[in-house]
Amino acid sequence: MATRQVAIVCVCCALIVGASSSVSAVMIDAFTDRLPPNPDLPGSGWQILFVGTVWDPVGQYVTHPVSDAASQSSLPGVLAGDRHVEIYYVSGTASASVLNGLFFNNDVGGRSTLELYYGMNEDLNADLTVYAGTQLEINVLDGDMSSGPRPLPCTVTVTSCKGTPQEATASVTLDLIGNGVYAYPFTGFPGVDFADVDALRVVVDASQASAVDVLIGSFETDGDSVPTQSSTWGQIKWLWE
Ligand SMILES: [Ca+2]
Ligand SMILES: [Ca+2]
Ligand SMILES: [Ca+2]
Repeated sequence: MATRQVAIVCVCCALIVGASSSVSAVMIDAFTDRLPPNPDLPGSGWQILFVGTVWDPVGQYVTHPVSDAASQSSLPGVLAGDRHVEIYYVSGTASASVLNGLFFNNDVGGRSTLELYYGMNEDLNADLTVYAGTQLEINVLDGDMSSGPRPLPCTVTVTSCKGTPQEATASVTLDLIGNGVYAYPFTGFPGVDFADVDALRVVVDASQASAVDVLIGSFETDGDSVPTQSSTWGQIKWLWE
């Protein structure tokens, strides 16, 4: 009897696993593709973007007083492969890196704005309604936005049908406060055709409160999430406290 109960439970588990793995999502950025080594940091080779001042072990301080950017292509974890990332100076020192998540770090006194841009050079022509998609999702794995509190405004801007009479652009802003999945329903973007999305932009605005840190695990449509990498935060946060 006990054996039969175990067997029935196992069958149920298998059915649940099978059902969930048949659902899918459009992954816009799994944040598995690292940023390139920063050309201004030849001593460390750090794969970061930064504003403010960073010590490079080759023996010099390097300052980016305005912004820092990287455009990458053919990235396997990014929709259509192209990702442009740019960080803008407000005060202090701040950086962005990608290592099993997008880590946006603002040092003590650091205020900045981070922008992600997909489809900057070539239209995405992406159908985000596949897999019955209904919303965009920003998956926040960790951060310290709740201490204060000091909500972190995160704006998603979508452009569809670019270059046609139906071209439309709309934005939605949510405040990131704690860990979790932040949903941007398609219905919140009036006029946008999610069957032909040509550009996606995400702006994380850490200009209003200093020393905000956040780790974002993925940017995707609804459906299955990528596995969370909870250990990453502990591995890299000490670098930037
Ligand atoms: Ca920090
Ligand atoms: Ca198009
Ligand atoms: Ca902090």
